[in-house]
Amino acid sequence: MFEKYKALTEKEAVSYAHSLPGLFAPDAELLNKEIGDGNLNLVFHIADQKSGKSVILKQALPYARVVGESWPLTLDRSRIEAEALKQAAKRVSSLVPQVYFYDSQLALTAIEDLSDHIILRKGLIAGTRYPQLAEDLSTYLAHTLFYTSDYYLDPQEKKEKVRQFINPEMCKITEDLVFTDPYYNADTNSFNPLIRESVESIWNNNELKREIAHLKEAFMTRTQALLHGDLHTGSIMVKEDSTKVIDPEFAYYGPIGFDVGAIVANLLLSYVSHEAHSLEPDKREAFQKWLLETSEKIWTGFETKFRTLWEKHVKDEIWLTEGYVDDILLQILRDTAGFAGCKMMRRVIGLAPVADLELIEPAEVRAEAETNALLIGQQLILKRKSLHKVSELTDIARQVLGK
Ligand code: SR1
Ligand code: MG
Repeated sequence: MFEKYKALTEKEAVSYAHSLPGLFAPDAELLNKEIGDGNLNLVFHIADQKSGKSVILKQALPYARVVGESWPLTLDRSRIEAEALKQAAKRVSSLVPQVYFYDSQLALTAIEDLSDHIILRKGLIAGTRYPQLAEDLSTYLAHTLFYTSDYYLDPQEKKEKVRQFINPEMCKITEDLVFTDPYYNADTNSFNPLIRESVESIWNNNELKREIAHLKEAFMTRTQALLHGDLHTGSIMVKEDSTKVIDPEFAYYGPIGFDVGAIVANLLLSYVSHEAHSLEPDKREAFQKWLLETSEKIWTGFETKFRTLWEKHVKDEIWLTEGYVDDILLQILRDTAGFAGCKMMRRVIGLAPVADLELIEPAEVRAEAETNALLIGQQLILKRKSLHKVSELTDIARQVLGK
């Protein structure tokens, strides 16, 4: 339909959807809305008014939408995303949207419409609990990560996959925005002026920055498993009885704790933000308790399921040495804490803040929540090497809020 890449208009997206084989009838009455509110892409929601059938067309722009054309960005992220979704569907098909079609020319993917779900971050801001969340996310993590690692794959096949998911430009965004820029006076930073003192104390903390340097190196060099790469609560869609992980355009081979840590960080950001959100005090306490319990259950569920997969599949003699899987899981727990710490601080100091905190008014109250997020983030990093169980990780959050 198009000979070379072009960003589609709403009208062109409708014609495109109409032309997709087997999706809409020739007399379909298609209505289109561009609904992208993320940092990077165009997202068209196209629905047939007659049959009720619908589809999402997600198209990568050749630049970062949040900044504009001055920040060019690879279109290859669209391939990475389509392939990562297909890879995840092999193991946890009910936990990811179905990919109907991928168009490399237009950097566009046609995917299942999840309009009956909402973005988890929005649900958490409203104080909604999702009873299925910990079970689903721990399954997602254990299965997607174990089955793409050396613990399961043949070494040649694993290295082929590393090659398939080389994603340097998207990784560079993370290297800068999560592991470097927030910790010095970088141009990309943007933070509440009321927390300048806390931010400057981070910029001046050599011990902390030294640990962050180690975490950055692990992110850049440890090809442990195929990660989602950006698993915050805006990349998860939910309804009462269903969880779907979306948007793996940052997928690459990296350390397992980076994905687990992303979820934990975002639950903890929700935890600090609810000191300020408008829930009644007893509901607030109960919701915050649920957030920490959910973080713990995600970890324990992940650990149990990962061990089960290990016992079933690991055949390598040396890896079966007693205690080795315990060492792996302990390292993942400590990495989870460290990466969660970086991910909390980047959302307070750096580019791309989160609505959980941004929506808090007035700025003085927001500053309190942001300072708490920075304190938890720092302690997660500095104390991670002495952690042995997940309750010690969540205790750091409880103590900062005096609970
Ligand atoms: C320029 S992209 C900013 C952020 O949005 C994405 O969701 C990633 O978290 C990235 O760091
Ligand atoms: Mg995203």
